[in-house]
Amino acid sequence: MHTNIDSLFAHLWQDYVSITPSAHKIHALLAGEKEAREIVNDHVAFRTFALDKTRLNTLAAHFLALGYEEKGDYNFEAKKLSAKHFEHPDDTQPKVFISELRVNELSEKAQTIIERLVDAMDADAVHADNFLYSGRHWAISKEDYDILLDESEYAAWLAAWGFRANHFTVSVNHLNHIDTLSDVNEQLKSAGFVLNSAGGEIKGGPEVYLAQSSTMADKAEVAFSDAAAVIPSCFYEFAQRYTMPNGERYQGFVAASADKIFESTNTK
Ligand code: OOG
Ligand code: NI
Repeated sequence: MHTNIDSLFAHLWQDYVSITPSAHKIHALLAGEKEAREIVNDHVAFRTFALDKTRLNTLAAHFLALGYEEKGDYNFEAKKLSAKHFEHPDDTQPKVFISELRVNELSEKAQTIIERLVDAMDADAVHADNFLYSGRHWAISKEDYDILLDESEYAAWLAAWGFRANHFTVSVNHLNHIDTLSDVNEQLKSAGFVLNSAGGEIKGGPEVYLAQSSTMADKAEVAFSDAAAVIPSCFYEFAQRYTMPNGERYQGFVAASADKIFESTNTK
């Protein structure tokens, strides 16, 4: 387990930008080149397989050990995903969103492939300090990747990339010279970035106290056991949170919006 939150997020960021070159450029664009202001992260997200060795709770343990607390849970029926979000008592720390694929709801064929991948993992790997940015612990063929892709974009992404931050999220509330999510989106589009338009470029809004948008994932080369291929890697998300009638800023997630954010790593 990591003993220091800042060092964990620094490692996660380093790993994330290594396969998401857009993130550096967007970071510079939104922070303002001259003053190199700090970007505040709203949250970081992780994906896993709901099998004994790799369940959501095994990833969550790394954050609980750092003082994070479980706050909300979410279900994505069609995508066969369950998720939870975690917050730290120090609210300047990023929230954490972890989802898991209910592997037992997939076809026998897909289950067999995924079980083989997870079986190849060293049982201790999930407890190691670096687990959350350790990537893939197995070999996989392009053929098996494609079989998974037919059934679940999420399964295929996770099989190819393994354990790492799936995205970082800019807190639009904390930007100094841009006030709204739609202004962020306009700046990104004029700089040539492609936004995820599933369900509209802005998911949610003031009525659910959270507005979100994201880029479509970058593409990077993966070495499969039978071939190399260029596939979607990670994306960057932008979140604007609103104040509720009780005067507090909403800190949860919105399932209907999250459902569409997952599609930022789609291949089609
Ligand atoms: C997570 C998608 C959901 C959000 O902010 O609603 C999400 C994922 O793509 O793994 O991050
Ligand atoms: Ni997110």
